[in-house]
This record gives sequence, C-alpha cells and structure tokens, in this order.
Amino acid sequence: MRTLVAVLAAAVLAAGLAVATPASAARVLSYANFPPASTVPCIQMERWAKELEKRTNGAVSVQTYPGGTLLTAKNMFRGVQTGQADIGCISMSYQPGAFPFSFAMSQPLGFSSAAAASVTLWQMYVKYHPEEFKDVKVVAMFTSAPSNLMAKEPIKTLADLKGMEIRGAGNLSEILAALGAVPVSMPMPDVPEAVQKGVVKGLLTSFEVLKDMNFAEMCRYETVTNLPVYPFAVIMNKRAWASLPKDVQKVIDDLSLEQAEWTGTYWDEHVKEALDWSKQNFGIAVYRLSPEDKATMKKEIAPLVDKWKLEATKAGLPADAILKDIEAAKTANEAKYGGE
Ligand code: DTR
Repeated sequence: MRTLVAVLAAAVLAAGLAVATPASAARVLSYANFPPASTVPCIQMERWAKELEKRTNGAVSVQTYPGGTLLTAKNMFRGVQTGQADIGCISMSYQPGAFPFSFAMSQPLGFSSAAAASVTLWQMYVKYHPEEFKDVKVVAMFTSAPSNLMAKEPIKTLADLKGMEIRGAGNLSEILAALGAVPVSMPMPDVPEAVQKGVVKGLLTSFEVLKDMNFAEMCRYETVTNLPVYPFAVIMNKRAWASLPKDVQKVIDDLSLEQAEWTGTYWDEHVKEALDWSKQNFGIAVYRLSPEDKATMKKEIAPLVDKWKLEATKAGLPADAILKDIEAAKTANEAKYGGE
C-alpha cells in the first residue's frame, strides 16, 4: 500500500513540475526599481520590459519590482552586483564620489531637455566606458528633465531661497548650497514624508513629480530655474548578462540608445502634462526669476564645474575632453531632439 502511495505521489509531483516549468519556459529576469510605480524611472522600466519580451518573441520576460519592493535606492547597486536582482535602476546622485564620470552630466552645462541630455549621457558612456560601472553591465541610461524648485512657500527671488531647507541629491545639493539654501540630501522615496513633516520646505528636481508623486498638493509654489538634470543608469548583474543567449544580448544592446531617446522624450512631454495637471487641480503658482537673479545664479554655480574637473582628474578621468565632448553632443542633440 505504502509503495502505491509513493508511486502516486511521485507521479503527481512529476505532473506538477511538467506544468510549472515546460521546456520552452521563458527566461524571467527580475528588474528592481526604487521610486513609486507612477514615476518616469518606472514607466521607462515597463516600456523596456515590454519591448524586450516582444523583440525576443517571448524567449525572455521581465518581472518588475517598482517602489523599492525588491531593492531600495540605497542597496540597488550592490544588490544588482551580487545578483539579488538581475537588473536595477540607479540614480547616480545618491552616491556622490562613486560616479565621477556620471556627475559631469549634472554640472551646470545648460541642458534644456531630458531627451538631449539622455542621449548625450548614453553617447558619452559608449565613448568613455567609465570604470565606475566596471562591476555591472549597463543596459540603458537616461536623465531627468532640468531641475526646478517646488516649495511650500513662494520663492520669487534668490534672496527668498537663502537659508531655506530644500531637498536635493548629488551635485544638485551642491548647487543649492552655492545659492545659499540649506540642502538636505535624500533619495526621492523619502521626500514626501520630509516635506509633510517640515524637514524640508521644498525640493529641487524635475517638475513631473508634481503629478507623479503629488507634490503639487504640498508644494504649490514653483520656481523655474532650469538647473542641471539628474543622471540614471539601468544596470544588469554580469553573470545574468553572460547567461543570456547572444541574440538576446544583441536585442538588449540595440535597445539602449532607443531607450534613452524614448525616456528623455517621454520625460519632457510629461513635464508639460504635469504642470497643466497641477495648475488645473491645485492652482499652483509658477514664478520666473528676474534677469538679474538668473545672472547671479549662473555666476554663483559656475565654480562647481571647476570643482568637478578637479575631482574627475583625481579619479583619472580626462575632464576637459569629457566636457568638450558633452558640449558638442549637447549642441547636436538639442538641435535633433528639442531643447532651447
Ligand atoms: N530627484 C532626482 C531625479 C528624479 C526626477 N524625477 C524622479 C522621479 C523618481 C525618482 C527620481 C527622480 C533623483 O532623486 O534622482
């Protein structure tokens, strides 16, 4: 009797396994992201996942984990490096000093669109292949749209900003300090609570978060500053990358530039939608600085580029050549993808 039960149990198990893992089962890659699913870094993640599944005819699919559900901003790079997730999205601004090359893109270089900045970042990565990403495979890169101020009280002039606690990250925190504000650095997921509790009076980033993270409700006073963008990278565990068939690796590589174009273009469009939505739903006020304040702001933050050049040179990077190449790519990409 006992033998019969054992045989039956083995048969059920075998049948179960057959259903769960058919020989032609798609390879499922895990993709971790840190901000809420509603934000652009996650919207681009879903687009990339869909395109990968479509272009591999279902041979590879992606299980996405938005909102820090698999890895948070803080442990993203390490988590991908060690294989806790196959893929992850990082905001390089959260680890100052770790990404000297990427920080070139968040200098005050005058980018006026996420599309031009995103394509430029990818082109510079391809040209320089920086050491800072040697432990992972980079599958995509993009940037936010230019950074602007969103606050709980009006910031009509640079004088209003003085002494005000404002959330930033990476080089944008250094810019806030140079302008006389009090920068408070933290990853985006922590910002809503910091604004709610009054730890900060506002934030410096791209305007789409007014809608995507509902900052329009808490920060009804916006100031156009057109300050630098924030750089992002989508990284993959090297062993996971090596385990993929060559044709799948080619699909991923061929997607990279296109993903920068798609994400940057989407981001620029979404900023406009978010501003309209915020005006209609929360009656936000949008202030523009005077020509004098704009000139003062430019003068006060200009020295940060020299500070970056020193840090980049110490990291063994050809700082002047990088800036020269970024400038040339910016001109070409702003003409092609839009921007002032
Ligand atoms: N604030 C910057 C960049 C950024 C802009 N919008 C979003 C949305 C979700 C995460 C980050 C960002 C940053 O923290 O990287």
